Amino acid sequence: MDHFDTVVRNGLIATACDTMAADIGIRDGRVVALGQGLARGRHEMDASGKLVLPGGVDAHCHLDQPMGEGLKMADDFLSGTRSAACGGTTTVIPFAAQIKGQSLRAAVEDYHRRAGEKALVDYAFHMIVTDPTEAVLKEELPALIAEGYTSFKIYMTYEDMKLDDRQILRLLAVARQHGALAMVHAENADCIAWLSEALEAAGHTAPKYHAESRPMVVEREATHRAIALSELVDVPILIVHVSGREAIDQIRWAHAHGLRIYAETCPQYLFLTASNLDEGYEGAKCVCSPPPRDKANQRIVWDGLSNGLFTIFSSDHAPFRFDDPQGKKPGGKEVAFPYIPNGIPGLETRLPLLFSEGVRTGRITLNQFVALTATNPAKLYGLNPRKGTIAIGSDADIAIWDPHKEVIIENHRLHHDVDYTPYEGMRVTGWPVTTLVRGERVWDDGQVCAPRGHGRFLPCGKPDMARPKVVDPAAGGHYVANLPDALGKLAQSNRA
Ligand code: DUC
Ligand code: ZN
Ligand code: ZN
Repeated sequence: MDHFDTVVRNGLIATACDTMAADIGIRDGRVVALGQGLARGRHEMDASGKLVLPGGVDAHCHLDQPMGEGLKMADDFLSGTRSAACGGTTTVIPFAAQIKGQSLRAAVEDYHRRAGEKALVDYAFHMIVTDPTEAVLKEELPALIAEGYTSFKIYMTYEDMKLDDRQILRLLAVARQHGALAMVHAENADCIAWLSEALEAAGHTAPKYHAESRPMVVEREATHRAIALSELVDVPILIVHVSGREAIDQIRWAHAHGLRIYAETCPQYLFLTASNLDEGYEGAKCVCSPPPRDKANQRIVWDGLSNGLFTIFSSDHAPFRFDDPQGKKPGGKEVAFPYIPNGIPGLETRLPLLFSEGVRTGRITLNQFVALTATNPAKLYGLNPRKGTIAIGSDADIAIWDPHKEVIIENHRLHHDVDYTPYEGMRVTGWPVTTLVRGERVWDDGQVCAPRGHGRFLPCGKPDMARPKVVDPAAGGHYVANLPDALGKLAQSNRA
């Protein structure tokens, strides 16, 4: 009998901290051996000249999320996860969004129905809380956190989703008490509404005014406020999709004051600018929030990736077709900027863009790349050590990269169901040629090979990174690392 189901041989493996020339032995979907000259497996994969990296964890993407009247996301769990796999991502975490008046449990159940037996890669859910009723705060949220939905997003913007400070404080207190991680979309809704009204009244309705309606001060103010609320409650938060200098300054200030504030950024803040919105109605293709800024801000975001300010790098894939009455042209019309659905696609291009422009240029190291795109998101959302790394006992979620493969990004080569990519025509070097999810090929040599339904739902653990500063007053007011607990978790995950 073969000792291994598969051996990935002769590659250069990189994790968040190490780089080594070694083979990987896989059995029952898990990594069971790392070494040189491993015995033959039933399947042999030669990775000579290739990089062997943990599959990406895209911890911020929107798939088949119910939208307002007449709008529809272009990607469901099938097309979205197909696109993810073809870009080297093996785990996605989209959002089960509560509609006001709906119970949180109903939102989660509805989202499970939408995921159905469709996904090609593994997936977990964040929740979006828009209606924090007493029942949600006292019963539903604690119960759902205990069941493995251990993160939720809070909006400080969008009229139909935004929460006020009191509601946010109450939610942060629940996160603290039950060990969940709150993600905050930090833009001041009232400032945006006031500016949008003035712009529209002056006849400034083109997509480019979307950026003018959401200047950096709007993001800076909300980021500052979110940090203050997190400090008050003593619970870490993640500021999602940080766009540039002013929000980064707030986060740096928080770090300098000992606050555990995590930060996420996305490809659109490295590769797009507000000028991409200034192309007539075509600019609607790049309408997202916060909006892309300018070249100087791009450089500051790059610095934040290299100097550790950012914890994770996600796509914020929010797919709407351009030429579609349910997409960027609601009702078939070119509408004023406040009515353009927000979001751009990016699941498949997230990793190649960062690899090409980050690792190959020396802005970040290969190990930082792995940390930002796989290991850190897995840790932040309670999925490690199962996901986000290559280690004994972890799932064999592996992306084999040809670091020299030159690709021109063109929408017809991508695998999402969106009719455009904002990165059309960009040249990148480096692309994953094979993606394995739990040891099975889902993308290989230009072909999608997994059956629909290969992806499994992942309940998330309570993330260690979400722990408050002050946990045990009896221990002098400091958190006491629970080592036996961590070891127990590892042993359990190796047994499962
Ligand atoms: N902004 C969000 O907050 N979510 C989806 C897309 C976007 O642009
Ligand atoms: Zn958001
Ligand atoms: Zn988003």
